[in-house]
Amino acid sequence: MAKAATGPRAGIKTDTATKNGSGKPLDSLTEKRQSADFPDVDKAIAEYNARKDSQLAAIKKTDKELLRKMLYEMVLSRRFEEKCAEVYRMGKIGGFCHLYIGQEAIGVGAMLALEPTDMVVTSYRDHAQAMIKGISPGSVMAELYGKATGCVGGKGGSMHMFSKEHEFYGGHGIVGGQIPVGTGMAYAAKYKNTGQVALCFFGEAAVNQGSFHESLNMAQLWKLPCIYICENNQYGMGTSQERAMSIRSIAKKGEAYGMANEFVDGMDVMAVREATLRAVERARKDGSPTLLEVRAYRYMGHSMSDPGNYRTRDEIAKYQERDPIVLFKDSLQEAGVLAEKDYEAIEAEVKDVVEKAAQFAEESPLPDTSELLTHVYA
Ligand SMILES: Cc1ncc(C[n+]2csc(CCOP(=O)(O)OP(=O)(O)O)c2C)c(N)n1
Ligand SMILES: [Mg+2]
Repeated sequence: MAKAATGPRAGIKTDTATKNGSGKPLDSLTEKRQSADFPDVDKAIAEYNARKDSQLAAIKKTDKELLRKMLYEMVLSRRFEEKCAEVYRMGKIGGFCHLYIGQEAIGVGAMLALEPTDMVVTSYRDHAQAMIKGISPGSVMAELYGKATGCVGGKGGSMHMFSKEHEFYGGHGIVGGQIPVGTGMAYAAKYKNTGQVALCFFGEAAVNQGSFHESLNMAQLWKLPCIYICENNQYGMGTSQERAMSIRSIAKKGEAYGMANEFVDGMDVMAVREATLRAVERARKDGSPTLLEVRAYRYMGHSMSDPGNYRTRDEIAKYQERDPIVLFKDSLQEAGVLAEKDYEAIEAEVKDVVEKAAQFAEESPLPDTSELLTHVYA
């Protein structure tokens, strides 16, 4: 069985959590969930094994340099965010800080299926996406530190990475707020006939917002080149999806608007890439939008201040058996395109990049007081 690249974290209850944070007994739905034998994981393992041959075939027909870049970006995201957690605990980063650890295959698989001119927008869980889109690790880390050299001058912080140059339009703190923004980006691309595609990431809890439904209706009606990627990490803060959503399948919700949709294994970076390539082709051909539900699992708390009383270590460990980095590394080795020493070289390179990013952030100046009222709109 594959080993997780990151172990369970501090702050997560080690017992079987028969009580929630308030000391009250859990309701029956939560108990049902926690006594279940994680059918999702077992089903995902069976499905993954069943498509192994086609996955290896997809790997063999993909450019080797691109495969290396995909693995590099996944490892960079993981190690960069482990560093974020470390320096956050040291008090170097203030405010909210939401980590992407466990979900790397989604950002990497989807975004490396785009052209650099395509546009991306996401939620507050945005550090990895910002780097995959080309914003340097140093300027993302400096932004986290609130330093003047950060990608938005230290004024946005963790939740508001942004770069017009890299076609990365945030970093949004309002749940579901980026869905109409992404739809508008796709509208602009169509109106100006730029040939760009807009990729819009959001969590599964955002699907319960009206903005999701209004946006999908318009995008399908007006044939907008928008790819909606629901990153279903199964929790919205401390609330599991099954406690909050009447219909489990998010992909199926696309049917309500006549929109092409797919359910994708978010631990399998090649599966995410292939599904996104299909969506990109659809978008470029006639502007049709797509809804992808990509299911993964967040290993860390909702944010750095989450005590994690709503789930157990066992649950986290079970999902970590399908760690996306380990799965991809093993597949690349099985396909004969990666040697152990190649992986070690990636880890060494990433370690150096992350250390330099942290050092750059440490040594950078804070914004000047003359900047206090610039770029402030409200
Ligand atoms: C409109 C709105 N309501 C509530 C919140 C508080 N809030 C912040 S994150 C979050 C959960 C969102 O979960 P999900 O969309 O699944 O994304 P994830 O954090 O799992 O990536 C909530 C309710 C908010 N930021 N905006
Ligand atoms: Mg979620």
